[in-house]
Amino acid sequence: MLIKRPADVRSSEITDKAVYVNRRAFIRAAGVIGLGALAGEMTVQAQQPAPHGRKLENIRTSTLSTTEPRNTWQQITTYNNFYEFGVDKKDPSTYATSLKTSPWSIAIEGEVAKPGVWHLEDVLKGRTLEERIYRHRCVEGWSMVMPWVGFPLRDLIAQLQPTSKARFVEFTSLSDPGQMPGVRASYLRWPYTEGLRLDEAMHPLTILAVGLYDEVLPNQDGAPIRLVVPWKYGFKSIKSIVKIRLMEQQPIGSWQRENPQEYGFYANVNPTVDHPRWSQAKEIRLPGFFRNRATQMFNGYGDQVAGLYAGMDLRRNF
Ligand SMILES: Nc1nc2c(c(=O)[nH]1)N[C@H]1C(S)=C(S)[C@@H](COP(=O)(O)O)O[C@H]1N2
Ligand SMILES: [Mo]
Repeated sequence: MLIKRPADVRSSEITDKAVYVNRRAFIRAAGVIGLGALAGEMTVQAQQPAPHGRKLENIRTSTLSTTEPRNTWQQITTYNNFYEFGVDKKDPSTYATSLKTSPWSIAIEGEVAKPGVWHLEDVLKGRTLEERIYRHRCVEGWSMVMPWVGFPLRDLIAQLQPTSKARFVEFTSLSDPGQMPGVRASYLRWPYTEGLRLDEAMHPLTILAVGLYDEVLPNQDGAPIRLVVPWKYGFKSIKSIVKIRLMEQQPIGSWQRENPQEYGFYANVNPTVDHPRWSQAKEIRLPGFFRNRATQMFNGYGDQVAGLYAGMDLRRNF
């Protein structure tokens, strides 16, 4: 069975489960290769990705990319959080094959001059796609380097013509129990939602991704279109978006709604603000097992984004 847990499971237990699964993987690996090999930092293999073959064309490389080694296709597509397909990191790669990504439309609502329903082809028409190699840092402590392909969210928002009242953007994921076995369980309230302040959404680093490496985004990574906000914890980067709403009031994201003590609206990567149940000072760059890498403020994007939060108390606005 896909969801092995009772329907009333708390989100805190799910995170604990993830820690437990990691520990199990650790014990398994330790048994196979011996503890000695684990002591050093495990390096990212320069191996070829194992892609599905649906290529994207005319991708421009962006100077906003990191030069750190990229994680492999294999790593990026088999270690995912996408609770609509289950809570284990491997579940999305197993079950997201049932997601139907075409045709796909996105509802545009709220404080815009041009609300309506857009077909994805029209959203993409005439747009130049860029490769953005970004660090990803999850609140649970793991990190990877992902070569996304996408375009700046601000280009789309500008087209929608926000009204003078628009201060925030809310995003909503598809929630279809027919395609997404996880939404039949109630460990989160569905649909999954997230939000950004308008200036965060308009920041040049914030992209809508439609590809990985030079291929169409794999389902488990949020096909056909997902948000990527590289200075924030992973949960902000909402997948399989079906609605974008410009708002005057601050929207509430799924994790904040579920557990506001642990997941704030801002979710900026901040090594000096601990998660209530663990330190955020260090991280595990996958593949690996130990938190042996110092987490950087704003995930290393501070030079570009710190100004967005000038004068704010980031202990309170976590
Ligand atoms: N719709 C939806 N979006 C989501 C999630 C989710 O469960 N559902 N998980 C979030 C979390 S916690 C993370 S870390 C990232 C993971 O993205 P990746 O699987 O592409 O690495 O997706 C985010 N977006
Ligand atoms: Mo995450």
